[in-house]
Amino acid sequence: MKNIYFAGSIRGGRDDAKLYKQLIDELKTYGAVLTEHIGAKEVSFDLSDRHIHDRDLEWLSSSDILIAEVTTPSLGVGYEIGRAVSLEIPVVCLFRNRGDALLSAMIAGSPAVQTFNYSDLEEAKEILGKVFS
Ligand code: 6IA
Repeated sequence: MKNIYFAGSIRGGRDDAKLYKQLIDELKTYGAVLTEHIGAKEVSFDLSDRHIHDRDLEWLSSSDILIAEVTTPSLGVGYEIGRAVSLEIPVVCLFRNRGDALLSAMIAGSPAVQTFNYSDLEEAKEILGKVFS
């Protein structure tokens, strides 16, 4: 079974938390999602930043793929993408078309990152179906 690291914004903003949960539920049909808490309704901040950083990097290192929802800009997600690229872990980014927001060129322009634009959950599910086929 594949280990999947799902990345989504936490301190960058939680507007898409519900969508993260829906994407995580879909990803669970393809493997073990190591980061289910990203879709949690309530985020608790009782772990130290160092603990979160070290634990997440350990999970990332043991992942077969990183799936990142990158519509809400997040420093943490960008960092995880960069670390995954260094570790040669395949990276797939999902960017929702909304208004005039543009994805960072450092993600959209990276040859090591596969970026897909999508407009709704159904389309994201179709993309994931192709990614894991
Ligand atoms: O800069 P951000 O906070 O938006 O970074 C989000 C990314 O960093 C996510 O993809 C996570 O993998 C990681 N991350 C940042 N904060 C946490 C965290 N905080 N727990 C786990 N991973 C984190 C504690 C809250 C948690 C219980 C929801």
